[in-house]
Amino acid sequence: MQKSYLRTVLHNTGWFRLQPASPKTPWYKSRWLVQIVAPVLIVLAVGAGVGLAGLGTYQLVSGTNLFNTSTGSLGVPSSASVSMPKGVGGDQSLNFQPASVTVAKGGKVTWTNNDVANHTVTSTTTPSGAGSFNSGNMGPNATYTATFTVDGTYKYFCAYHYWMTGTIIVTG
Ligand SMILES: [Cu+2]
Repeated sequence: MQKSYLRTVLHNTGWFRLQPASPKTPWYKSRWLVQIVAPVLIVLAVGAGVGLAGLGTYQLVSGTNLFNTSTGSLGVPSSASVSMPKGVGGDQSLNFQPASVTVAKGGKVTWTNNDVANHTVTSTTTPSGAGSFNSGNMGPNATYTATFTVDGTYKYFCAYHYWMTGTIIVTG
């Protein structure tokens, strides 16, 4: 008795009244989607394309590296940097950093002396057909760059500190 009364009240207030089923529009035909969302996405996509193309052109023209292009065909970098870290001249637990680098044939390696002591970059073994290399004395903040045109494994050390040894791998 009480239940049916409640149902009658709710029904009369419209709480339970079912709306006539509206024909369902497929999502891709929704006016909202077509008129607002799609244009916004198109504008964003075009904008991103223009933006990336612009940055690429800027990099080509100016030579500023926005996108990393210094990799060879197999993803081997054509240049690498090695540091003589601060304290390495007096601490045998330190070394060239990184102690081993890999570059593509024709690539360059640049060493920077970030220590307060003098150092050298002096080759000990080189692949056959490759010349030796030697930076000579490098004071604090000095840099030295060597180019590697023969592939293979190169070993080098610092002539002042025997524990400072490094490897350069040049891929063909
Ligand atoms: Cu040294």
